[in-house]
Amino acid sequence: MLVLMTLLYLSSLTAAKMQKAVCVLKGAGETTGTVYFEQENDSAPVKVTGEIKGLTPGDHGFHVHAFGDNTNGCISAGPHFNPHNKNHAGPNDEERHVGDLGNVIAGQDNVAKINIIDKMITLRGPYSIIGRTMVIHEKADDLGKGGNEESLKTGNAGGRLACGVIGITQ
Ligand SMILES: [Cu+2]
Ligand SMILES: [Zn+2]
Repeated sequence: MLVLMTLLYLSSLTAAKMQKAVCVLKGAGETTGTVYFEQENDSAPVKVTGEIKGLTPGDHGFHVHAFGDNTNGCISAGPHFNPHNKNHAGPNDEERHVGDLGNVIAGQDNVAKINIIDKMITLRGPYSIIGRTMVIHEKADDLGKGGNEESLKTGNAGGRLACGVIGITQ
């Protein structure tokens, strides 16, 4: 009985390891945003929520880039986070960059509300996105379907409007 109770207690401890992160996006222009990340346990998908303001209405590419380096602005964040050496694609494709979160959609009020559940990004372990950079782009991400070489690297999403390093929060 004691053994069983100990096991139940230990499993509840591992199950309750909620991990949270936050990212404040800023750039050279008026685009700003705050993005929150939550992961219930080691194998759970990551819930991404938040809001980005100052966008033209429509789709804007939204990715995790490799480096948490903003020394020369958003360009220092490097390419899309791609630890498994895949082509660029959309969030629902099996083969994609880990950082490929697709597009967020801004309304006529120039605000994009973010509500994404993603199974590939993680807030834990060697492929964690913590310490890397979230970037919001000028244009729509074609999700690797653009029919040119750039589409398989960046989705032709254009310039980097704003970005921020993803950090641990409570
Ligand atoms: Cu990007
Ligand atoms: Zn990509």
